[in-house]
Amino acid sequence: MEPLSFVREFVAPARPLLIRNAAPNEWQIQAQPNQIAASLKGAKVQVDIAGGGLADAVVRAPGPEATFVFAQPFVTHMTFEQFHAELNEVALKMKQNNGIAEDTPVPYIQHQDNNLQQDFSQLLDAIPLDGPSWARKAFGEPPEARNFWAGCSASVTSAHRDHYNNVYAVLRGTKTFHLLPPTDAYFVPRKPFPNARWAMEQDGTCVPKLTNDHDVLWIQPDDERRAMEETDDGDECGGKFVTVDVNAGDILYLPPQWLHRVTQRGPSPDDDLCVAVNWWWAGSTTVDMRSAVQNALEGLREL
Ligand SMILES: O=C(O)CCC(=O)C(=O)O
Repeated sequence: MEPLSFVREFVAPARPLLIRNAAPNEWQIQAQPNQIAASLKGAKVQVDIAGGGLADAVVRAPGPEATFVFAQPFVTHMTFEQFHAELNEVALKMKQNNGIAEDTPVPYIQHQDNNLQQDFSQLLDAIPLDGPSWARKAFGEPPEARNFWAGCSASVTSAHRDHYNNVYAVLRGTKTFHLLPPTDAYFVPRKPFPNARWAMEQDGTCVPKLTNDHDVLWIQPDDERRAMEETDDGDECGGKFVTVDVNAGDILYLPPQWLHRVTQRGPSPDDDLCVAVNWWWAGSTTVDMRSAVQNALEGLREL
């Protein structure tokens, strides 16, 4: 990819781009579980645990009122080998039962706090710290965060949007991105939900427990589901997600403010580990009409 064309054709008009087979083989080799474990030499890494694989998602809290809450993951630390063994157990349950119960703890390495550099720096001999050279040149500065992701098909990232330019490389398995442009975001409005965090119970299950933090604006599962439906039956929700499979070796560029919901799977049903890395460059901080119009559209929806 030529940096100037990338800026002109995709970054400036905020248009997503999928580049097939753009991640070099050595990145993919480094992302194989035995290779990751050998590089880390038993070091512990941060793992997020969420009931039913729903981290940072709106879920129903148990109890008579069954209210919806925004549940953040339970955070723990373990070696990559332990993580992989737990993930394999979940994947097996998922396969046997054709799904996963909402109180089953599902591990996902997804802590987007620059964890590629912090917990996985040993992988950086093969994977470049600051992303593909065309992206680095196009944005003209180092990325704000570099993230490492490892999970299985039980984990789903619920629909949300970020203010980052996202360059996302899948290195093992497949990620399915459901995308909606910022111009359609007002069809799936955000509403405030009480903040909660998944907690481990003594019987090994996982439940969301309310925190004292302020409410979180997030998309309601029903609205997300409607936006996933394939045909527009003329109901109120007009915006429909476009679906893109990003396979091992592919790189997706996702502009700021595009809504995305993400599912994943490993290379085969018996080998369900999906691995990816991404780099985030902050979007424009200047006051621009695009965000003003988007805020106005969302505001109109509330009237
Ligand atoms: O890979 C995922 O599960 C989510 C990725 C994502 O939401 C992001 O990169 O902003």
